[in-house]
Amino acid sequence: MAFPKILFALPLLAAGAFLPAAGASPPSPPSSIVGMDHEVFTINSINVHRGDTLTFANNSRWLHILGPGRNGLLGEVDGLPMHERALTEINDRYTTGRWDKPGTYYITCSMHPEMTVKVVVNECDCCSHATCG
Ligand SMILES: [Cu+2]
Repeated sequence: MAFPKILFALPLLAAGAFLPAAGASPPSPPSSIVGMDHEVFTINSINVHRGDTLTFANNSRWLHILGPGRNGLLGEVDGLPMHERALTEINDRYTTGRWDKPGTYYITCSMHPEMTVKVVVNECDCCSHATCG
C-alpha cells in the first residue's frame, strides 16, 4: 500500500518546531547579519544602504517563519525583496534580494509574534556603493 511521504515529514517538522534540542546553541552570527535566537531577533533594527541585500541567520535550534509584517502577522509588501521563508537549524540562512526602495520596513516571524525587526533602507549619497559608510 502506498504511504504518502508527507506523513513521514510532518512529525519531523513538528519535532523541530516544538521540541527544544539538546546541546549547545549554534554560534552567533556576525553583526552585519540579523540573527535569531529562540523567540527573538538578536537586534531590534538594522540600517542597510539602497542596493544592499540583507542576510538572516537562525542561530537557534528552533523553526522561524520570516516575512514582511509585524507582531507575527505576515503580509506581502509591494517592492520588498523578501518573501515568506522558513529557517530551521539546518536550513539556517536566507539572503534577501536587493533593497532598492529607501524607507522603513518590518520583518516578523509567524511562529513567534514577539519577533519583529525594523529594516531602514537609506539612500547611498556618496561616491560609490562600495565606499558607502
Ligand atoms: Cu521565530
